[in-house]
Amino acid sequence: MLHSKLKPFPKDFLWGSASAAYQIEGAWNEDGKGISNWDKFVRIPGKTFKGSNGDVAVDHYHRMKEDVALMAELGMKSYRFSVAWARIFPTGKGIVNEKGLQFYDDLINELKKHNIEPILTIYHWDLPQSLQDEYGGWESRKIVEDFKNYAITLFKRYGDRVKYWVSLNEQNIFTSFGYKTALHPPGVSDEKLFYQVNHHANLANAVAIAEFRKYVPDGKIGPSFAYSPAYSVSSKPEDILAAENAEDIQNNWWMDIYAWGTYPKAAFTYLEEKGLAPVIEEGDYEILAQGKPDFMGVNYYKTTTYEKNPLDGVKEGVFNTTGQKGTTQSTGIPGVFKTTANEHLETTNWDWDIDPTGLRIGLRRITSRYGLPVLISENGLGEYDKVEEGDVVNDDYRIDYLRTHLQAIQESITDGVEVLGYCSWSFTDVLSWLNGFQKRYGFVYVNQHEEGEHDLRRIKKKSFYWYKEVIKTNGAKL
Ligand code: BGP
Repeated sequence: MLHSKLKPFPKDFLWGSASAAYQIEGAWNEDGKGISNWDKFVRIPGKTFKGSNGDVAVDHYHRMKEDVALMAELGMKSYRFSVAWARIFPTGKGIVNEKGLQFYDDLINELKKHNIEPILTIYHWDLPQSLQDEYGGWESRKIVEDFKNYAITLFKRYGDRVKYWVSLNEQNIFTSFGYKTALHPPGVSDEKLFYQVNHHANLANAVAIAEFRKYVPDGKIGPSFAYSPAYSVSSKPEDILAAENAEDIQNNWWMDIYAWGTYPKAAFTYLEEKGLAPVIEEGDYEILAQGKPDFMGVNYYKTTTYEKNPLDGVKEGVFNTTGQKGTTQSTGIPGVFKTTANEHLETTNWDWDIDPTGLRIGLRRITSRYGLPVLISENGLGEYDKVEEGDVVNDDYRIDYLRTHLQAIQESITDGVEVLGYCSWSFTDVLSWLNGFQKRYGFVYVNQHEEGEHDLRRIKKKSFYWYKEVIKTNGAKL
C-alpha cells in the first residue's frame, strides 16, 4: 500500500534505546558477581575478534549515572537493559547477592527520576557458568526451575517500578549459535541437542510469563525475537517454497510457540522425519499455552533471501565477524533452503542487508498471523565510526539507516500495526559479542577498543542530536 498520508506515532510511544549487561557493564568480578558463560568463553583463544571481552566493556557499572544523564539529555522515554543473572545469583540459584540487586535498583531509580520508562530484559545470554557446569545449562530441564526462581526474584524486587519486561532475548540466536554453529557458548555443534535446548528455553519462557501475571499483574511482558523475514530470490516456485521453509523453520518455529504454544506443522514433521524434533513430555503443551505474551518483541536488523538447496547442497558457511565486506558465505539446510545475496539491497560492511521495507513486511506478518502488538526491542546499524578533530563523529549513515526504518514503522502503523515503542540498538557503543569494539551502534561513542587502555570517554555523535529532535517532535520530524 502506498499511503498519501501517514498516521502519527502514538502519543505515549516508547522512544528508547537498548543494551545488554555483558556488553556494557564490565565489573565482571565485582561486588559478588559470579562467573557467566561469556566470562569463560571469551577467554578461549580465537572465539572473539582480537580476543575482545566484557571484563571492562564500556564500564557502565561504574558510570551508570553519567550514562543515564546522557539518556535524559537526549530526551529518551524508555531504556531497555538486561540484568546479569550471575550478579543476582552468583551460582545461578541459592543465595541471592544483595549488591547485585542494589545495582539494578539504583539504575531503575535513576531512570525513573528522569522519567525514563525502564524495560527490563531478564535474560540476554549471560548464563551463570555454575549452571552450565552442574547440568549443562539449557541442555537440562532443570533450568526451567532455576530460571523461574530467578525471574520471580526480579518480579518481586522491581515489579513495583518496572512495567515493561522482556523474558528471553533472541532465543533463536543464543540457542542456534550456542548449539548449532558453535559461535557462542558453550560452542557445541549438535543439531538434535539444539532443538532440545530450544524446547527447554520455550518452557522456561512460558513458565516465567505465567509467574509474571501473579507478581506484576499490571505489567506487560514478551520475548524479543531476532526476526529476519524470509524472501525468495526469484519468483520460481521452488525458490518460493525454500523461502516458505525458511520462514517456518527460522521464524515461525519460535513465534508460533510464543503466541500459540505450538510448533509449525511442516517444520515439526520435517524434523521428526530427520530424528531432530525435540522430546516433548506430557504436560509441556499445557505449560507452553500458559505463557502467552502481551507483545512480540522484535529485534530487526535485516531480511534474509533464500533459494532452493538441493539434497546434497550447502550447510554452514562462514559468518562475517571481521567487517570485511563480501566474506559471508551461503548457509543452508540441504533439501530445505540456502541463503543467497539479494541484488536489490545494499549491505553493511558485515554483509547485513539494509532493508527498511523488510521491517514493515515483518511487522505486517506478525500482525496478520498473531494479532499481537509489537515492541521494536532492537534495530540499528553496526558500522565503523571515526572520531574527527574536536571529538566529532559524523555518522550520517546511521541517521539514514534509523530514519528509513522509522519511516517504515510509521508506514506499518498506518497499515494497522500496533507498535508500542522503538528501542534502537544501542545507546552508547557496546562490546559486540563477536566483533569487538570496531562494529559500533551507539548514539554515544565510547573511547574503548579491543587492545590497550583507553579513557572510555563518552562522545555524542551526530545521530545523538538527530534522535533528540525525533523524540522531541514525537517522530513528526524524522
Ligand atoms: C542482537 C543482540 C544484541 C546485539 C545486536 C548486534 O542479536 O541481541 O546483543 O549484539 O544483535 O549484533 P552484533 O553486535 O553481532 O552486530
